[in-house]
Amino acid sequence: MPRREIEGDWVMGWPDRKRYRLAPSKDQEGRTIHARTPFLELEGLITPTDAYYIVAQLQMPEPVHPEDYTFEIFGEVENPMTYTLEDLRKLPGHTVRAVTECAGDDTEFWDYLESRKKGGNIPKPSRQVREDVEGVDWHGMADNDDLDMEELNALIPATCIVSGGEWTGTRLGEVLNRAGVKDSAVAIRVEGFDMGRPDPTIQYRSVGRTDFEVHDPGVINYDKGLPIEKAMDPETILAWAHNGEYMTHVHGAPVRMVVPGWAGNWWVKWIHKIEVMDHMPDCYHQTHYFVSGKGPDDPNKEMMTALGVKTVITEPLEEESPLPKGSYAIRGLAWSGEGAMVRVEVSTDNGETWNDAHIEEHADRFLWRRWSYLWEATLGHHTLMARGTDEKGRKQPVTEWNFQRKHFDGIVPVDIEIE
Ligand SMILES: Nc1nc2c(c(=O)[nH]1)N[C@H]1C(S)=C(S)[C@@H](COP(=O)(O)O)O[C@H]1N2
Ligand SMILES: [Mo]
Repeated sequence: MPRREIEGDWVMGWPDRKRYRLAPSKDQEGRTIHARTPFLELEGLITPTDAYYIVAQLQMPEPVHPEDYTFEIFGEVENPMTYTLEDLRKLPGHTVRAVTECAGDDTEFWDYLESRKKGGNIPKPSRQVREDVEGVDWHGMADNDDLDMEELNALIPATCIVSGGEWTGTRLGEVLNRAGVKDSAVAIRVEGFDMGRPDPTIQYRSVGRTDFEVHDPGVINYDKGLPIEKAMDPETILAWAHNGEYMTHVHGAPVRMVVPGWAGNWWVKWIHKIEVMDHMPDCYHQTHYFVSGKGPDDPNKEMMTALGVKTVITEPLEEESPLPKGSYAIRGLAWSGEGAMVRVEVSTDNGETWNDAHIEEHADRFLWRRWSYLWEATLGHHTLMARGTDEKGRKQPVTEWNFQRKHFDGIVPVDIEIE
């Protein structure tokens, strides 16, 4: 297995280089505005900040100096307030370690699994670094200025849009309590200071067809209407630090929301308004995008919230097959949108029989867990699988197929030949 971190000067020399970004794309001024996580090349639980994935739905805003920064909290509260970053930092702190996963992570795996079931031939999306696609520096130093996100998406699968991080801030509930939330509160509308017009082609691409009308909201600020119960959850925070340092601009500085368990799109970055409301607001990225349903015309579309239950096999990979006879650690990561992963089972015979894997225990319920299973591999073809169960008893997969193909958490087989 190619292990750049071991072969490169991070381990073998003086670690003064800048880390590579995976599939970076840049704005016209050459600044990185999107990137993925080199998922297969990392060890441990925390994704280093410069390997953390980056997504912006609208225009990436200009940075705001922490000293000039304020946000307001108003609406269904007794005391509307304006906070500076310093005001916020005076409140009791709270740190959470949690997985951030984009709702669209692994979206092509929906089609791959469906096709495989029917004996079709859609190729398996690969999480491996690719150097064979011309013009795409899938693992480059952010130097492919000529490609925008759309072109990148057409060339490489939508995978590796997931990271694990440590976020430091204060509880959102603390800020809400200080404002005196009224009983009428149902949701909080959290608005970022980034603006833009959502690109309708993104909708068409995630649905996979163009024969329907998409809602065009025009130019909007990014916003989400978080239900009050989740806003008051002690693990939901307003964060200003990430992985032990002040948060970087691309991740939402000066202050972003961290909503452990819920898909990345709830983690509103660059917060400038928190409006407490007595009804659910009609936010584009909540009622039109990131919704469940069988099709764009389904009358029962609902906002998507918690991630499902997911395991990913990181070793071995199809790309390494065939392998010599011997013993191998089948290993990977597992996470859930509703708390800790308590069980991972592995099958080496296409799901006929299952064995418990070892799970690395730790205290952070919303952070992924590493797991492994020692496999004595015999000659022949083997189909490996892993499936997880979380502390709520939810068994993978829990997310139903939806027309936007979001929140993929299916069981993905790995075909290995032993010779
Ligand atoms: N203000 C704002 N917040 C946002 C977004 C955005 O476009 N604007 N994108 C969301 C989406 S879709 C994801 S997946 C996460 C990505 O967070 P990250 O870039 O820090 O990894 O931020 C979310 N928060
Ligand atoms: Mo996302």
